[in-house]
Amino acid sequence: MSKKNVDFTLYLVTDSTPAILGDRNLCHVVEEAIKGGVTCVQLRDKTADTGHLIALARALHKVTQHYRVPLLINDRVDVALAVGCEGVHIGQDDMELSLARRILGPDAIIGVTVSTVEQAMHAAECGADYLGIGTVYATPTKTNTKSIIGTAGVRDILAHLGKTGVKIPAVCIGGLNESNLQRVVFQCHSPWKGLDGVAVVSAVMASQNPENAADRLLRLFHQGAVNFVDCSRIGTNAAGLINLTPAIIKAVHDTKPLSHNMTNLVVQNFAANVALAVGASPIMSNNGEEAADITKLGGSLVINMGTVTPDGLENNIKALRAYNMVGQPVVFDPVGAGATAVRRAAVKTIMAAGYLDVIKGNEGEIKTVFSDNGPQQRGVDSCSTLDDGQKARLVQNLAQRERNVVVMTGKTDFISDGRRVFSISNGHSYLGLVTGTGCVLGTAISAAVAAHSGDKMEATMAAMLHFEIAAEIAAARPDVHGPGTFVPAFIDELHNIRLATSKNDLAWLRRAKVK
Ligand code: 3NM
Ligand code: MG
Repeated sequence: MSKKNVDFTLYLVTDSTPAILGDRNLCHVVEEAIKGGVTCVQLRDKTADTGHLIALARALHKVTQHYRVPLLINDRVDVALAVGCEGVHIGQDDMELSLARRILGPDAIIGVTVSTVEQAMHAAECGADYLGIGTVYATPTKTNTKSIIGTAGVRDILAHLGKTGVKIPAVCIGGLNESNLQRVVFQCHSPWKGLDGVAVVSAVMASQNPENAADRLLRLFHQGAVNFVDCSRIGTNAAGLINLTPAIIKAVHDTKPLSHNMTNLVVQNFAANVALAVGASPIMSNNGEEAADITKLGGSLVINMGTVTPDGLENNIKALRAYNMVGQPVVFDPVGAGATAVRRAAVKTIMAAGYLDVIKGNEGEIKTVFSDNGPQQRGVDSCSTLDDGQKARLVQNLAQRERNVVVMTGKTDFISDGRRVFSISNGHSYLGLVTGTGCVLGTAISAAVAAHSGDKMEATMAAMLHFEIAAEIAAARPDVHGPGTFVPAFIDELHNIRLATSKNDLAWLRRAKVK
C-alpha cells in the first residue's frame, strides 16, 4: 500500500471506552465499519497498557490489511513500529514529527493534529502526510480539546494551505455526525482547497450498526450540500432580482408552504398572521421534539431568539438539527443578540449547532453574530454606528464566512449571499415603531425560501420587497394615522400584494428600490 494514494474520505478513529464501545469487540466494530465504507483507521486508546495495546493493534491490523485500509496508531510510535502498521497520528503534545519520521522511516504515514494556520504550515513543512484539523465542535468524546475552531477555523486553515500552494490531504474532526456532515463539508470549503475527508469517532463507533452508519456518512460526503445556498445564478443583478420576485410570491401563494416558527411570546400572533397574509401556513411550535415530524410536511423553520431560556435553546437546537438533516431551510433571527451574556452565548451555541440558511438581524445583532465583541445593545432596539459601505461589507463578510444569506435591516436593508450585496431602501418608519416587525420579516422570508427551491438570495429578496413595499403602501393609506392603525393595514397590504401578484398585477413592484 503506497502512502501516496491513501483515501482519507471517511477516517475512523477508534474509542474503547465503555460509553462508546460498550461490551462489543473493537475489531468486530471496525470490520463492520470498513464494510460500510471507512477508508482509513486510527487506533486511539489513551489508557491501555502497552502490552495490551500492541496485541490489540496486531489483531486490528489483520482486519485492516484484509480490506486494504491503512491502520495508524494514535500517539504511540513504539506500538506502530512493533506491529508494522502503516503509520501514526500525532497531536501537538506528542512526539515531534521529525523524530517520529526518523524512527518510522519515509514510507510511514504520519498525520498531525492542527488547530491553527501556523501549526498546519509547520506540520506540512516538516513532512506530515495529512492533517487532522480540529476541534470543529465541542464533543463529549474528547473533553480535553484545546481549541474549538468551528467550520470557519477549518476553512481559514484550508484557504491558507491552498493559497500558498501547499498540497496536503486534510480531514477535520470533532462532533461530526450525519446531521451536520454535509454542511460542515460545505462550510469548510474554501475556493483554494476543500476537505479531503472527515474523521469521526462516535458517529460510527457508538452506532449499533457501524456498517450502515459508515455507509450513510460516506454517501453524505459524496452527495455534497445540494440543498444549501445555490449560487448558480451569480450573474443576477438588482433588476434581475426584482424580475424574479413575482414568481416567488406566486410560488408561496400556490404552494402554501409551512412556516414553522419557534419564536418569542411577544410576536407569536403577529407572526402567524403575517405568515397567512403572505400565503404561508403557520405552525407555532416551540417543542423541538416535534420538529422532525413537522419537517415531513415540507416548509422551513424560523428560530427567533426573542425570549431565550435554557430550555428554549435546547428545543431550538433539536429543531435546527431536524431541518438540517433533511436539507430544509432555516432562518435565524438573533433577537437582541448583543444585549446580555446569555444571548451572546446562545448565538454561539446555535451557530455551532447547525447550518442557518438565512441570518436576519439589525445592525447590532449582525455585528454580534459576526464577532462576540460586538456592541453592547440596549434591549432589542437597534442603534447604528456604521455607514452604508461598512454595513454592506459586514453583511457580505458574514455571508461569506457562513456561506449563507445575511440580511441586515434598518432604514436601508442590506442583503448578501457572500458574493453579491444589495441594498433595499423601501419601507416606512412605522416599521420601527411597532414591536416585532423585524421578527415577522423572518417569517415572511421563511415562506419564500420554503416555496422557492432555488437560490435563497432570490427568495429572500422577494420576501423583503413584498414586506417593505406593503409597509410603504399601508403607511400611505388615509385610514392609517400612526403605528397602531398601521399594523392591521400592513397585514392587509401584505395580503393585497400577494393576491395582486397572483393575478399578474405588478403595479406595486414599480416602487422597488434595489441597488
Ligand atoms: N480528536 P467525535 S476531537 C479524537 O480535535 C479526537 O483533535 C479531536 O470524536 C481533535 O467524532 C476527537 O465522537 C474526538 O465527536 C472526536
Ligand atoms: Mg494525541
